[in-house]
Amino acid sequence: MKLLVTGGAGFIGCNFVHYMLQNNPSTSLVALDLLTYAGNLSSLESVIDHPNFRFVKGDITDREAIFALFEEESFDAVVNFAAESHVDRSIHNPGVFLTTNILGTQTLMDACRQYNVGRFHQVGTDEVYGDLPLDRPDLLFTEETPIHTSSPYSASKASADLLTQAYHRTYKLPITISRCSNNYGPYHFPEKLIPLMITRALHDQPLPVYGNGLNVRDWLYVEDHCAAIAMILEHGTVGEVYNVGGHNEKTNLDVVKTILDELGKPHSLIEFVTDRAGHDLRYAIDPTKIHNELGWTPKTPFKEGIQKTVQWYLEHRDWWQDILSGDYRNYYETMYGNREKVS
Ligand code: NAD
Ligand code: TDX
Repeated sequence: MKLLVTGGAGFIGCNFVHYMLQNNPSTSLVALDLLTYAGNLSSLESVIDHPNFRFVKGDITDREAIFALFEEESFDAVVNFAAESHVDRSIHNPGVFLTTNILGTQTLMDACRQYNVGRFHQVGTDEVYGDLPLDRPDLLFTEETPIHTSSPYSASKASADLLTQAYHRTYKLPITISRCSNNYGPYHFPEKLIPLMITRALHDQPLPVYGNGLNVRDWLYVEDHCAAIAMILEHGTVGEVYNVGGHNEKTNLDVVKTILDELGKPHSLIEFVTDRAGHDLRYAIDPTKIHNELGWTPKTPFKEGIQKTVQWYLEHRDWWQDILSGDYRNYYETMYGNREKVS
């Protein structure tokens, strides 16, 4: 089995690479990543010389390069993690979200059609369903919940999902889609809530909580998401959407307080700031389908997951301090600058 993992130097993509190399020794992986500000090759340092792994720097919107890679590698399946992923950035600069998230997905699917790839898996998000009210805990997102987006980011992800379903219906492309709730864990870029709060608290800096901090997210430890995608690849039904989440709803304020408590830092570091424009109130996934059909269930309770995550950031200060200083952007040169091209 040969897999293309796009966005493999990003948060979830690199965790997926590590997960697959540990748990599926017969799978070989090519990670393709443009190394935008969110891509960090040092997250793949421990596997860069693994015999079943190859890293390729490239852009999913570059049709010529993508088709050449598919010609060279004969992939059995593609898992598309590559995306612009930060809601706040999409509010300031929507254009690149549309290009990467929609046109990049199209380019990959065109290559899958051309080279008869056996599966295209689109990594989607629960944000495509919009938000739920705070006072109706009985309501959850199912796969039948209508698409109803709030931000340019979620609109671009919803567009990509719709295009993926259209390629299945029109061209019979063998696709699957997962829609996951908020992930957390190692290698999470420190612009997102949990790693931002951990790294700022460690510097005793104020922690910016949007609005009143009562917005709710449904948190899933990243390894559980990787396991779900691996299961969908192996046993999922072609053409289907699977929601992934672990019934783990928390207000942002609760998450931030938990982090401060884990680090032994005072709650007085919390600073309420202007709310995000169009801020979704609550996300909550109903994972009944993936549980009943594929037997997936999350393994990591939030308390354990957040402790592991805080510990990881304490033990990997170089990883995030290089990001804060910008040094991580030299990493490609360091790792690849003096390597010869083999083919
Ligand atoms: P991330 O921003 O950490 O990683 C994205 C990666 O894609 C980066 O390494 C970046 O360099 C790469 N990339 C961007 N543009 C590219 C391009 N044109 N060509 C090739 N590579 C490109 O994001 P993440 O949090 O790891 O999310 C991965 C996927 O999972 C995204 O599709 C996101 O929408 C989805 N998702 C994320 C979450 C979450 O909580 N983080 C939840 C559900 C779904
Ligand atoms: O500084 C902050 N203060 C704050 O209160 C930041 C960065 C965020 N927040 C709030 C906004 C959200 O309610 O915390 C919550 C989580 O914010 P993010 O980490 O930016 O995640 P979110 O907007 O929920 O989107 C994430 O989950 C779904 C990922 O970034 C997406 O890629 C994924 O699709």
